[in-house]
Amino acid sequence: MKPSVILYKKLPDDLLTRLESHFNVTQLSDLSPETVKQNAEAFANAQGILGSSEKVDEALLEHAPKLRAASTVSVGYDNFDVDALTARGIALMHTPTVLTETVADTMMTLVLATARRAVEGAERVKAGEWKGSIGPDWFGIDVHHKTLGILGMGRIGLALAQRAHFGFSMPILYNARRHHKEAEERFDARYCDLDTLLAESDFVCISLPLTEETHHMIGAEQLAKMKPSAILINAGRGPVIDEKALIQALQAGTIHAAGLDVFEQEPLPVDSPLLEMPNVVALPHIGSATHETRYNMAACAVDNLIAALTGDVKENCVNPQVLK
Ligand code: 8YV
Repeated sequence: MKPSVILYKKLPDDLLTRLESHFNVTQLSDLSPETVKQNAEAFANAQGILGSSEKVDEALLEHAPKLRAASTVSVGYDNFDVDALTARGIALMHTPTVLTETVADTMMTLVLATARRAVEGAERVKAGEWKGSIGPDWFGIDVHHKTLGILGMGRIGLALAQRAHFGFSMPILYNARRHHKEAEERFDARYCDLDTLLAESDFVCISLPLTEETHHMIGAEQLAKMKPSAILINAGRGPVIDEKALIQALQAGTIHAAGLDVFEQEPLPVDSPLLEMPNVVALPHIGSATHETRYNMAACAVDNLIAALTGDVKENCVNPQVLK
């Protein structure tokens, strides 16, 4: 008999067919307590789960005693209690490589859009405000040759450094847990401590996962160390920034602008003060959201689940210690 799995995300037809050729698939809309209650038998039998963005913690795992693998359609896994999974011998699989270039493109989009005031300008054109040759009240600031600081030199940070170095002739500073030889050799990136990065960068770009260590890593104290002309970019996870402190810094004008793809609460509440600020570009968590990349992420997640449940994992496992 095929192993049973729960799918809690829509998949393209061909990928669903592939998943169904290996498993008995129960498709659900989410992993909420109500859904779990209504589908108790499916959870009791499930050996695998596949989806994204839902919380997977001890309370959920108690309903799924046979679970052996969880496969997320994302690189980030802060919504999983990894310790609880590991304690139960459940492999957590993610999609770290297929989205790298697309997320780096999103970060560069935010750099350009904030510096050149592209969204604001486009809105003013639509509002009929473009009535003649534009003056300084429409001008932005240059991106090329400015200093780009990267927090977190993982795959995405490296892809951003590549764009900034070769495409925009930008000096690169970075702060990470360890030195990154490739970034230094290929893109002339200079390792520095957080305070130096904040003080010297024209763009401070956050490409960090959310962990206990990175939660509110950028708060009032750190924002105060940035140049008044500097722009803060975040395409990692919202809670890495203390959003209240960011709003205060923007309101006080102690930093120039912010480009944000992620927020402390998503979707961003419509009454967020961030939405009233012309110098904030707020995107709806589009980091990896292209047709190509979302397809590739889903395909990777399907392959990851098949590998995990057939005992053939070669990559993409967050807690490989559970694999025997
Ligand atoms: C996805 C992401 O938007 O991979 C991640 O960690 O944040 C995004 O690429 C999200 O998880 C939905 O699939």
